[in-house]
Amino acid sequence: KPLNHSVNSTNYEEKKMENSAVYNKDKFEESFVRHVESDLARNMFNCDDLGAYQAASNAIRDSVLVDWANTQQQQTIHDGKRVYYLSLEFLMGRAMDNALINLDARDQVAEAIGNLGFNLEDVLEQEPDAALGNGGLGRLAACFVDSMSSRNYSAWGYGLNYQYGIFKQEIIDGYQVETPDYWLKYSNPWEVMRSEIQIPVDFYGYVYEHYDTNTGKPKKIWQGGERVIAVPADFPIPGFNTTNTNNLRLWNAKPTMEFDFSKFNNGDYQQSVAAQQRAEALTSVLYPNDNFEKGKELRLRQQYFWVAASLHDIIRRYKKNHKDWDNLSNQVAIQLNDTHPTLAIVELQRILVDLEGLEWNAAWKIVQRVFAYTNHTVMTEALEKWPVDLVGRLIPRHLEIIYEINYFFLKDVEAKFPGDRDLLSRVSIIEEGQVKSVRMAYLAIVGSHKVNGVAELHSELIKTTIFKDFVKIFGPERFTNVTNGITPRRWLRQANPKLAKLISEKLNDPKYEYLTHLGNLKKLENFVNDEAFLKEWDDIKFDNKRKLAALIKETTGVEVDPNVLFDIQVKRIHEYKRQQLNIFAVIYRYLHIKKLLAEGLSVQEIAEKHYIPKASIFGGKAAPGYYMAKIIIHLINTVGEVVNNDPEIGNLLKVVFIPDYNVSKAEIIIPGSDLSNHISTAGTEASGTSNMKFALNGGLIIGTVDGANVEITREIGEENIFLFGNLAESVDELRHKHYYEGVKIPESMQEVFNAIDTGMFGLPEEFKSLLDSIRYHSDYYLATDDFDLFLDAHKKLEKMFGLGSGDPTHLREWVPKSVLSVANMGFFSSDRCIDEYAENIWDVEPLNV
Ligand code: IMP
Ligand code: B1N
Repeated sequence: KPLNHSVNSTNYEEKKMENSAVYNKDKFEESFVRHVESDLARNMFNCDDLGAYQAASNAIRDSVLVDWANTQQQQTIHDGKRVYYLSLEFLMGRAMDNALINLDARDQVAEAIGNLGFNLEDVLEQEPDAALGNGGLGRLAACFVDSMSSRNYSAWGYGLNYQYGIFKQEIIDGYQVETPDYWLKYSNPWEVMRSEIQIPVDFYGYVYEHYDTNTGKPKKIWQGGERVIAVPADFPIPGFNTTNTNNLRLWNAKPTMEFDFSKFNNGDYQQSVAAQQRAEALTSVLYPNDNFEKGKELRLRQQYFWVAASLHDIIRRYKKNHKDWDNLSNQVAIQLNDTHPTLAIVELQRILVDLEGLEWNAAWKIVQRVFAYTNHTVMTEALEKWPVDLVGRLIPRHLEIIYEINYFFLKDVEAKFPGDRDLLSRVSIIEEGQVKSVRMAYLAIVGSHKVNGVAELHSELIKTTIFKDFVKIFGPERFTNVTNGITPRRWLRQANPKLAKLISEKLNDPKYEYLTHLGNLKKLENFVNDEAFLKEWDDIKFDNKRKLAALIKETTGVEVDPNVLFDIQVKRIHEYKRQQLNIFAVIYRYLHIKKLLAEGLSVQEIAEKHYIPKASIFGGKAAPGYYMAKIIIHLINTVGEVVNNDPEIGNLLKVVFIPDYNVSKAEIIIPGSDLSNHISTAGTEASGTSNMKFALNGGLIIGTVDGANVEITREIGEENIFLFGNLAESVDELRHKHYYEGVKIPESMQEVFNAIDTGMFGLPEEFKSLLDSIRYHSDYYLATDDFDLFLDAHKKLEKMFGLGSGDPTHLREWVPKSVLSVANMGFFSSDRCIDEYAENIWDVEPLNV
């Protein structure tokens, strides 16, 4: 639906110019100096880059906060429906550059900072990443808050303000070593601590019944046993080309000030202080698992703490202007980012029934209208299940409510499908078994009006596999798809300023309006035969590759030649993402290059006739407890050690592992790719979002028919992407075959295994369990089935790459594909996603502030 987001531009421009230091160099310099002197208590003569970062951020923040306050005020006056996006992860990365871009103030501020004797790039480098997430799920939430602001929606994000984000990864002797990421070492200029807001959250205790004399009915009362206080830190989220500035509210856990006098009087002072200290531990660390749930008590405590504080806040805001509970879903939409916040459903039912006195059914209807749930994975090890015992101990009243919800739900199912006992046990929210557990995904489906997957294939898969029964029960209308997207502000304009500029020139769009109308990229197709343009395009890629080569040199010590094919796989290390397939192919290539060298061919001849020069670039973290993923990292590093130190091989092959992959490194790596790998076993990667980032930056994709690769192919054309591998529909059969008939290792892979087994890359025992998982344990991720297809796909694409920049084949065959990819990526803007959520799930319209 066409939405009117246009801002009254003359008004907007005028206001911008008057109000804020970021649009006026003199004012900015003044403000900068003031912040150095008053906030930092330093003076300009002893201000280093870090100080400059802090002072500049504060000066920029002052402007953002004016917009932020206005936005909040206007949204309150308008009193329309607000969206609340609940996510346990927000992988924001750096804030300062993004704010400058969204405010359209980068050039002015760069100049002002230059006048003060600093260099903007160096100053930006000082900012630590806000790495409050693991990977795709957390970064999606960050792209969504950017789009919700940029599209003028009234929307808040709610999460936790972890003191330690995702760990920092070092590679020592080829092994991953984790160190804590204490990102708040220096005060964070982008957070506004709201110490005056203090929300009590209770845990443990017991439930009793009380006769309510007003209603003449019994009432349940939960008497909590331990209290923690939630204090918010607010992060303003400025939109691009609009003053709309939404809020991201992240909670901190603090001890109560209410002292336990009984303990104190009993002389147990130490004990009572210790209990208080426990409170802060609640929000101290992000769980470092991606696509995996371990079921730790502290994790459930985090979830309830966050959900209870957020709902309290949402309901408080609603009650300021409203009394009628039936109206709640006209004012409030809550999106659950995966099942992590599912307890919010139970908490709202508790608030309505226990605290506000609503009748059960009336309350439940309201709850269902308020909530919607996004599923991000079909992998069983990632589907949350909480032991009933644990839930009952931690939040006893909530467990009762969950049973009650389940009782009414199963009653409905029984009425619809009489006598189907099997169905009842399959869909029960409570799983009977060795450990009786709550199935969070089922609870989320039952308590929501919409459930969505994150790419077409994935959304179809959830309907036919894990949630099949629920489609039967609720009908297909409850299930929908919203294909993921990315924000082009960060992932094009910020990460790749030169390409963004070239595009703005070509589209005759000096104000970069295409960044909010990404479909405009289509016009780039007009230039696909323009040789001068192709050359310019390729020069920018080369420049980005040089930057990436510098990062590689700095972080690994290895020199890679920017002329060679940069073949990249950066993402969390996971067996399903199949970095093992990639490194096996690299080993295969190495073995064959060695053979050709032994036959007397020169490096030059090999490059021209057999294997083009290439750098295989890896990066990504393994969950600290994920043994197999750590072996894969080790193998990549030992292969690099051998290959990079082989004196014969020249620039035919380099293998590097960039340590500590994070958002700010992604901003350098992604623009520097010729080719990136998205090669998950078909049906396992729900969407993937880095595939979109690479394609938007003119990198080509080698990928399986999985996740959003499917839609990317549809948009950019199958001649512009290199797809290979077995399809999702064959996966079950292949697994079955492996299990009953054994795994057939292709000859090519056997060569690789032999090399590893004979110790070519270090002690073979170190890699044994990885190889055994394939040859003896049924190769669950189907590496054997896709390996030769992967090698073939490479052969084909490398012909088109030619010998890189300057090579006529390269300019004729490769670069046009790169242009056509970018030209057709308009669909993958997260603005489009947010509009789809707004229209099909939240029922909200943008508000022009
Ligand atoms: P994908 O799994 O390749 O689609 O990655 C999704 C996005 O998550 C990436 O583009 C990055 O922005 C982010 N990301 C993935 N893995 C990591 C990681 O290990 N550390 C930090 N960010 C990551
Ligand atoms: O969510 C991304 C998708 O693009 C990816 O394909 C998908 O793998 C990712 C438990 C997860 N799914 N599930 C998780 C993360 C943390 C955790 O504790 C599960 N992450 C994804 C965005 O849709």
